[in-house]
Amino acid sequence: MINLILFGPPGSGKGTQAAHLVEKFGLTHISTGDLFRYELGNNTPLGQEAKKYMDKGELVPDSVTISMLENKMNMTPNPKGYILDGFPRTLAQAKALDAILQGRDTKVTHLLALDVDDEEIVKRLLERGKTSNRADDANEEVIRKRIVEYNAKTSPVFDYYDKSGVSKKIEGVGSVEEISTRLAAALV
Ligand code: B4P
Repeated sequence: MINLILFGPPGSGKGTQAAHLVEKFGLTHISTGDLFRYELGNNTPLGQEAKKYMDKGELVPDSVTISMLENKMNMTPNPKGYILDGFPRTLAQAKALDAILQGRDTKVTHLLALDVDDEEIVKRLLERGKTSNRADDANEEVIRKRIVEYNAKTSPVFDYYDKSGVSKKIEGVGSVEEISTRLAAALV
């Protein structure tokens, strides 16, 4: 069973690549960013809470994010495996994920980290911001705040899983197809 954490800074192509991998490996894709945007779009209490953080480029609190993830996993009780895109983003989320998977007699098998430099990220996200209607892509200050949050709170998750030998860096600059081939090669 493959349980993949698709990792990397904001705008590194996690969502883009997840779509390719789902098709290739038949895994269940869970994107916490997409789940939050769905709640936001429906103006639910969870969406209103998440918006306060997302619009500023900050992470949504762990308690909110972990229970949302667990609920989503409970809706897919017997998957072939998961692609987790945008989760875990903190050490607390990583520990919670391990406990959830352990309760299902499984564990994280791969963490693949898309390696993309900051200036490429800013360029990609500003470009997406022209059409995405995403407040967090709309200005450079918020994008840079997201990168700061990633370096401070999310990047330690790579080292956490590296201890069990599952973390690997993947060059994240190149065509979408090239990167997809690199990721698939790391999964077989
Ligand atoms: P996410 O939705 O996870 O979004 P992301 O980091 O912006 O994007 P991703 O890496 O998926 O990039 P994409 O493929 O779209 O998070 C948004 C926010 O939600 C967070 O800031 C946070 O507030 C909140 N949140 C989510 N999960 C959370 C958690 N676990 N805990 C707390 N808060 C959480 O690619 C970006 C752009 O690059 C696209 O326009 C794409 O077309 C382009 N692109 C992709 N690959 C490319 C390539 N190879 N070359 C050129 N461009 C490329």
